[in-house]
Amino acid sequence: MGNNKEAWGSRVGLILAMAGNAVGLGNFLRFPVQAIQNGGGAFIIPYLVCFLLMGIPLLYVEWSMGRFGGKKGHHSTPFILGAMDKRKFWKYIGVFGIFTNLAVAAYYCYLESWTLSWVWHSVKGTFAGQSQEQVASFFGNYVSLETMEPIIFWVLCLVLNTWILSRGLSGGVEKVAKIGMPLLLIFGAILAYMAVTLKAGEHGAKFDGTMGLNFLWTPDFSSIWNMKVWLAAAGQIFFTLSIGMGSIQCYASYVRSKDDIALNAMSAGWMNGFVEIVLGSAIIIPISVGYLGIDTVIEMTKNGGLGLGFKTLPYLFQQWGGTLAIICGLFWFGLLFFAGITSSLAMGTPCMGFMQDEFGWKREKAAWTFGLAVFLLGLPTVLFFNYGVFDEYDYWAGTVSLVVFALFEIILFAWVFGIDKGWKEITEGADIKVPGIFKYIIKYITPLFLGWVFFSSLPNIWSQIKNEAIDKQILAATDPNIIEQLKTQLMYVNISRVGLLLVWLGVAYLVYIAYKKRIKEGRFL
Ligand code: ALA
Repeated sequence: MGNNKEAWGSRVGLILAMAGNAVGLGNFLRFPVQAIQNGGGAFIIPYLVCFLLMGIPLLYVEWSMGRFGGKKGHHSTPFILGAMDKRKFWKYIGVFGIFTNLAVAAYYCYLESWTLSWVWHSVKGTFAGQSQEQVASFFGNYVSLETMEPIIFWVLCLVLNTWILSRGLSGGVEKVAKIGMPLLLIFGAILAYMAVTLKAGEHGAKFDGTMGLNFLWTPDFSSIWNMKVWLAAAGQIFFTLSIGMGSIQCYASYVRSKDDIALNAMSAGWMNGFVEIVLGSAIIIPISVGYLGIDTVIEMTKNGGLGLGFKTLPYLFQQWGGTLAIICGLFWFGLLFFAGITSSLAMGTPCMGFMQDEFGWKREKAAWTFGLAVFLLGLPTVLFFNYGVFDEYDYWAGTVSLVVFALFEIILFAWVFGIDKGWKEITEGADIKVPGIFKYIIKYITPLFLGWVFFSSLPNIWSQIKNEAIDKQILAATDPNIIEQLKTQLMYVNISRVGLLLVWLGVAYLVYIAYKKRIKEGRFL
């Protein structure tokens, strides 16, 4: 029998928790890098189009699916999807909504633990007086596990997440969102002010902070025809809004059956948009471009955004002087921590909801089991970070899986469940008038758009499966040690892929058992 009596304490708490789910490390680390790598102003137009034609419609869809499933006592996607169409197939598609949260949490919590550690080092003054190379090598040594510190912070972060989850939605998640989100906004606003008012010549900056903003905000229409920019924009919209993950459906399943979802969905979605577009673009880009110039920053972000956030910013803050450097370090890594934890908590709830609903587990048991699962699944990303395991998880769970799941769920919602019933779900109890055009967007444009994104990504997915990028590096390398290292990387990447597949199958098996159990007990499916 289900043992799930969770509920949201207040509407403000729900909106802040849902916004916290969306606002994450993706807003502050991933977005600026995607924007820089895809031509600044050239990225913004595809990004906004993807937000309007995929992001918003999918927010409506996922919120209403969640509330619909919640009315029937389901809080995880296998049975939420199962409630919308009786074919067994959908329950197994719903596996993605548990798998993704588990696998993303596995690497995300490690990243989140760095922010805690960097808060500590910023306050302690570790980076004071260090050169850019020294700050960068601090990062290199950290992820190479030269000391036990990364493990300690990681375990601490996991225990903290698990403990908060064990306190429940209103007693844990909502409280963290109510404290974390306002602090994040205050820290972000102060840092953004410092960044955009940075003047060339002050504190050793070469250019005005506004130069970075101009790069981002001068529209460049040539990108409209560039497929790569569109795929990057679509990927960012998925990750930042947490759509195609299963966590929105889970949070929404705890909304009361007659309560609004339309305004809630928009409030959380636009709050995320604001934080990403305004704060996410106004900190890392103006500061790094102000000191290093656009070309250097483009070059530095080629291998992802973690470098800028963890290796470069702590060094640049030092240029602002002792106390200010400490405060800015505290604010920057503090805001990253709050952004991270409000998202990782959301990743815990679908797995917990599933265990509580299907196996009658108590909340505490479900939370600690989730924590243990994330520990086991995350261990390879910690131990073999330098061998690409972290990136492999991010590619399959944090990128491909989201698009695949979203594509299936929009087909289910608009075409199988039916757009008329779906529209009724979206508008029921709505505190705003949902523009009627979205009915057509959800039925035609979003599925086509998503299908296009998915099919256009297939060559990239295939190239990833064949490990083309690593193979190329092996062919180009001459140093036998580097060749050996790349071959080892290939082995770890392949093992982690198989591991992720086994996790997916393991969750599917649990869904199968839960389904059989429901039939045996004669419980509603
Ligand atoms: N939406 C979360 C983020 O942006 C996962 O980090």
